[in-house]
Amino acid sequence: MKQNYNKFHSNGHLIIRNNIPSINLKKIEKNFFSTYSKTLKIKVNKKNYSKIILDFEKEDKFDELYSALKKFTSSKEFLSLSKFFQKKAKNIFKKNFKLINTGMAIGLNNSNRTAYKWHQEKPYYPNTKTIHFQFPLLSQCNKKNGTMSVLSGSNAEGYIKSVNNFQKHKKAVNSFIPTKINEFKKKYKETFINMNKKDFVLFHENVIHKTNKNRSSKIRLACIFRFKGDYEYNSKKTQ
Ligand SMILES: O=C(O)CCC(=O)C(=O)O
Ligand SMILES: [Fe+2]
Repeated sequence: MKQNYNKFHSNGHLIIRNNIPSINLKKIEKNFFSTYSKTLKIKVNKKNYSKIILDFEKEDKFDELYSALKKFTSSKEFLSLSKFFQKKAKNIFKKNFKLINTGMAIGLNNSNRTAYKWHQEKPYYPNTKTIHFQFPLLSQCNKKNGTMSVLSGSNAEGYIKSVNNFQKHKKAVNSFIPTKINEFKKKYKETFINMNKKDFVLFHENVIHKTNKNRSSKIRLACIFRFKGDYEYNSKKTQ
């Protein structure tokens, strides 16, 4: 676990492979279909979920999509995974973590409404120390379908306060882009967070990251858990 601790702190992120129990994943996948079917009032299944969500997006039915997402990510089934991540974080950092937020990244192949530009999580939670988990739902997250990328090690910059706010329109995501982003892109290597089902990534509140363009025919879904907790780097632990 010390190795994971050091990796996390030097890269600002850590991928754990083949680790989420299938039974938990299956439970939330099932819940995804039932919640989306109920909320969007159309039968959503493994075959049609991309098309249905893209059709809603095309028709600017953003509120309906948001309502389905909120219902899904606040369901009992979804929240039940928080204990799993809390345990993982406790193992690595020897600290307790408290759930503060859940969500889901949706990578749409013909819209950037839900695509974040380079940002840190810190400006969203300026007064709280937070840690973030992401994992693929239904199918893998890779470079082709626009998985997030990180500037490896950029957490070393600390909280970057000089940012430009970017939001395409009121119902689009809001990114806090560091004003010196071009400098940071030169300084740190971009790493794509490729994940198969059952993998997850945890990332530091100060690592710079973004959504990438989805060049596949299916949408990308990545579930998100955010926790509050103190995981400050303690160099003594490396000895
Ligand atoms: O996966 C993505 O599209 C980016 C998600 C993100 O920025 C986050 O989870 O904080
Ligand atoms: Fe983010």
